[in-house]
Amino acid sequence: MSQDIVTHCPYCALQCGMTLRRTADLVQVLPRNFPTNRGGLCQKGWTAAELLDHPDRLTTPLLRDRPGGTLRPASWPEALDRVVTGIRRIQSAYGRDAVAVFGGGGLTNEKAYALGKFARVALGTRNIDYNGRFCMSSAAAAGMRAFGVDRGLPFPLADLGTADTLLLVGANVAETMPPLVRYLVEQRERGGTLIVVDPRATATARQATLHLQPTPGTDLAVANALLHIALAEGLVDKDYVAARTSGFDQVRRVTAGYWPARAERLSGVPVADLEAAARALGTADRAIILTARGAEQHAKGVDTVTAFVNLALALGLPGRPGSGYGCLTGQGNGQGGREHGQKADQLPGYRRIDDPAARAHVAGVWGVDPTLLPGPGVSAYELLDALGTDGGPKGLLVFGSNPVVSAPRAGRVTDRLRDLDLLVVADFVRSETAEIADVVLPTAQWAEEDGTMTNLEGRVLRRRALRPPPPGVRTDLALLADLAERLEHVDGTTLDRSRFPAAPEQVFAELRQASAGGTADYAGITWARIDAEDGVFWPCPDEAGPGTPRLFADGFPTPDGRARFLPVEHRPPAEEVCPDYPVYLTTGRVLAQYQSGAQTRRVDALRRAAPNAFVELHPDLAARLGVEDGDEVLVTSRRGEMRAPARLTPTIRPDTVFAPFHWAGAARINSVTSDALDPVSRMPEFKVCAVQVRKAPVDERHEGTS
Ligand SMILES: Nc1nc2c(c(=O)[nH]1)N[C@H]1C(S)=C(S)[C@@H](COP(=O)(O)OP(=O)(O)OC[C@H]3O[C@@H](n4cnc5c(=O)[nH]c(N)nc54)[C@H](O)[C@@H]3O)O[C@H]1N2
Ligand SMILES: Nc1nc2c(c(=O)[nH]1)N[C@H]1C(S)=C(S)[C@@H](COP(=O)(O)OP(=O)(O)OC[C@H]3O[C@@H](n4cnc5c(=O)[nH]c(N)nc54)[C@H](O)[C@@H]3O)O[C@H]1N2
Ligand code: SF4
Ligand SMILES: [Mo]
Repeated sequence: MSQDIVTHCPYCALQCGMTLRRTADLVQVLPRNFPTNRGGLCQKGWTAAELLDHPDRLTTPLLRDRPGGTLRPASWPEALDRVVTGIRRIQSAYGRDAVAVFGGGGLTNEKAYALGKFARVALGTRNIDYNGRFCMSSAAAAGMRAFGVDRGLPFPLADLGTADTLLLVGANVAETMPPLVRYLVEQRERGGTLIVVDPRATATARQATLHLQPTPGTDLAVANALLHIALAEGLVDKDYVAARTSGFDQVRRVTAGYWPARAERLSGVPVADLEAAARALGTADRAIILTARGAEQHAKGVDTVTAFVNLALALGLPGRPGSGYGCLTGQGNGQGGREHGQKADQLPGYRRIDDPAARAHVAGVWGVDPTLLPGPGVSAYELLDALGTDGGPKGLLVFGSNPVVSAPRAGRVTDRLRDLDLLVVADFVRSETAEIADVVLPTAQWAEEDGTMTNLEGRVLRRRALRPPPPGVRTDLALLADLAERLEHVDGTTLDRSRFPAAPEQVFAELRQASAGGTADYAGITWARIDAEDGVFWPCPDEAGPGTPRLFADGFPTPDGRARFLPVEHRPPAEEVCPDYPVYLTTGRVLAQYQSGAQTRRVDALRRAAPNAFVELHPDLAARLGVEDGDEVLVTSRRGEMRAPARLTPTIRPDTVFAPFHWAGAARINSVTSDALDPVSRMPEFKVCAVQVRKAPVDERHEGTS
């Protein structure tokens, strides 16, 4: 006998539709025809069920009895007691803000919402933020300031297939969202032009009509130059600019300084290619501009995205059918995860925590006095950087992230985590962060609980449980409820368990109320509707009314209904190359591994496909360094070093090396990366820093340092 459920992949923001089939001894993944993936899955999706019954799966809490001791199995009462006693001790000595929470963009909407409420009501701490700060925050901030709303794609994904010109900036979708490539193929078959901007000739760039290969961190100059050329050649949509936008004059003045030859000097992209790209965009009926992490993970990520938004507005794209600007959201619930209150400055519905009306509304739903809700906390890296320091948090609860591997300047972050009085990690495997925790709480996996996810299009989807969690394992919602009922809340009460429900559908009902009237309004979305309609796009304020697949057709949700141009200037990366550190390092992903690798490094087929880290370098650079293909190299920055085999390829710029961030220990590239932050989004500069590369002495074994 077999049982089937329809659900979505546990990994990235494409949230491919899949069917899970359970037979007597096996859980099998079958592809499913959903409007985004149309039956396609990548290797990670195909193998996702392998982790459900994996021998590394945690089925009991783990405790460390003393610093430096080992983790040992413990009972739930003992583990919960240890967490609650630890929290009480820290908060009575140092105040409520001394316990912090770190969430994740992979958590369901229900969990992200419950985590934010848990932090503000049960812990009463202002210190909560999440890994989306490392991922989405620059595009989110730029979208907010230009359009008054942040929804990754303001149109359905299928629009990509009908674009005459498509510009992908710092997105390697052939490896990061493979089923999306079908839209690029469709676009090309219709005779469309695909332009890819990437310092590497990636699998995506190799499919492009035109590949612009800038030095890392120079996209802003490229974008301003494209607008400069569009202006010079009369390609700007003057009627649109006059009717639907504000602030163009200042932008026009700034882009006057980005004549093509200057942009070529700054970015390395030839003038002829800049001109060809500007013309292809400016003469297309339907043009789409998309950014991803390559453009965004910079200390000027917000301004870089703004430069591409300026270009899109000048060409009249946002709100025009089949055209627009969008950002490719990354994590499974990267979109929903940034809407429901796990951000330091945020309450559910994408409301601001410092807005009195928002506080009153949400406090009403939560049944507490608004004055008792904490104010804004600090961003993810600043939070991690302050752990265990004087005045910084002394306790941290982690749900859905593995910062020991994925945080910038990870050697320092690991030291900070080790200095905590209490580190609690909820996970289903012993991630590198769980390895150094005081308490590890085993949680359910995706196929073991119901919930909703919001994909990269802003489409709210249903994730379904195929089976209950294994014995000994609790869901994140259940363990938040377990902790909440043991803690004294901000209003001095111990709230009864019904105030922190563990049933996801009940949490969703509350989330709908809390989001009602906010920017990301889910009030009209029900689980039944999601099932009936192949997902529902927010905003959807009314159960009787439709969702909103396309935004901006009639105006922008800004006070005057107009989109805002903002002048932005190119500036160098936080760290420039110099004689000691003469090479640029950039980082990113490979197809077969996901994020910190905690999940995918445990899947046999994926480990075989991508067994280890590597350092990609151009043969000319390798020759100068005396390095041959396969030689172990050391990559060193001012912050630390990483060691991995060299992979020689002519597809990368000779002034730049690339390494993926999925591996730990000596191969952890985040030992090297920069912790420079964008001033607005607080996004770290993962995509560029200055390094030295040399052949590793034989037998030298190095660990990353801080
Ligand atoms: N296989 C796989 N897929 C994933 C993930 C994963 O870990 N593995 N993670 C998911 C998540 S959370 C995210 S955020 C997305 C990320 O998806 P992408 O943004 O597509 O992934 P990255 O590899 O981080 O970066 C994309 C490209 O940016 C280029 N790049 C580096 N520096 C620059 C620069 O200065 N300018 C420009 N223009 N390009 C630059 C890199 O060479 C790289 O090819 O992927 C999602 N999908
Ligand atoms: N150098 C470099 N560093 C980067 C990037 C880069 O491009 N370059 N990209 C950054 C980006 S875009 C991102 S998104 C981050 C991601 O990096 P991380 O935040 O580390 O993301 P994951 O590896 O997905 O970590 C998720 C952890 O939570 C667990 N987990 C998964 N689902 C759940 C759940 O529902 N509940 C609980 N309790 N646990 C769960 C997993 O087993 C895993 O251990 O990395 C960032 N770091
Ligand atoms: S593209 Fe993303 S959602 Fe689709 S199968 Fe691969 S990892 Fe899963
Ligand atoms: Mo991400």
